[in-house]
Amino acid sequence: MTNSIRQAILKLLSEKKTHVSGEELAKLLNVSRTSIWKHIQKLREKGYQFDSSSNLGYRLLSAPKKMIPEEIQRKLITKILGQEIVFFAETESTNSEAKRHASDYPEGTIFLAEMQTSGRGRLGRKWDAKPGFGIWCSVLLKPKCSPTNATQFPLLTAVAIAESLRKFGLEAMIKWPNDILVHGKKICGILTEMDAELDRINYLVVGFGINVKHQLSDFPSELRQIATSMEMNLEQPVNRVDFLCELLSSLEKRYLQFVDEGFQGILETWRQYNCTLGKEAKVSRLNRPALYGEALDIKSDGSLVLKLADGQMLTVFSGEIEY
Ligand code: BT5
Repeated sequence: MTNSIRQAILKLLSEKKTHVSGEELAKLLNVSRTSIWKHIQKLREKGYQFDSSSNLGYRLLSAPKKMIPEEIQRKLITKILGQEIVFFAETESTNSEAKRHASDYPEGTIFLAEMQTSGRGRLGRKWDAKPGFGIWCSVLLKPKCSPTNATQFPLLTAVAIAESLRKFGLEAMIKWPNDILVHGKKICGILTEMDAELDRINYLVVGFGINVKHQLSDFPSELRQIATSMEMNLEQPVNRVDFLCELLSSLEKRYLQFVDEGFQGILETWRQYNCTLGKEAKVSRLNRPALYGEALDIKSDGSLVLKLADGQMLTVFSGEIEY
């Protein structure tokens, strides 16, 4: 967790862009000047550089380029998501951490890791989460809606991620049910998990893995044909903190849209960004025969409507799609 005084010092110095005296900082934050000095030392240890002079005070010169909570919160403009950040240099899986600590943290807390040793996909599949190369993150949500709405959250998240990738100049498309592709290759996967009772959601964990800095050889050989990253598709390097802040803003906006207006508008954007509808597809399902047909539409619960060769319409709730 980040220290709120340190956070406030960073926000103030970033906004003012000039020297602020220790006395003024102390007054604004209601702490002693010694306390300000100690926090500045801590921030220096984390890689922030300040110009300090006894009569002018402190000025922020530069920030570390690392994905650390202080940097995320310095740049974040959200009201709910990321107000608390639980950061791990290494952990098994951020989704597992978020589930384990769901009752200890408020809605919007993000669980973030530089490296996951057992990153998970759906149905026990593995997610490759190399240290320093991506954004491996889980968001804790506590929506006051019925568990029947839970299937809408992977779609809502996919829309938010696709639109933030687009803002960064990538032609991101959504492949049903929850992959984000760029030029046909997977750049992001989403894993949504829930704890609920019959009529209410206790919490939802929305986990996403985004490949940012990989070059092809950074992926294990079995992923090289199917995976891609942001930097493989862009001319310039991507600052992971900037992208995460953009994504959290977009996710918060879509979440609030869902709370205020419902799912319809989000579904329309999903349709706009999708690369599944209209395709002749094979849908593989767990322990059941594969289906072949045209992917016709998506319903508001996130299920896929498939038109089989004999004209029969079938609704599919989960599966893997190939075309
Ligand atoms: C997913 O599952 O795509 C969901 C992945 C969610 C990962 C995030 S990271 C933060 C949070 N904490 C976790 O433990 N998980 C979440 P699925 O649709 O089942 O796809 C899994 C498949 O994607 C694998 O079987 C591989 O084929 C492929 N894959 C694995 N790692 C990949 C990577 N880094 N990039 C692209 N494809 C990958």
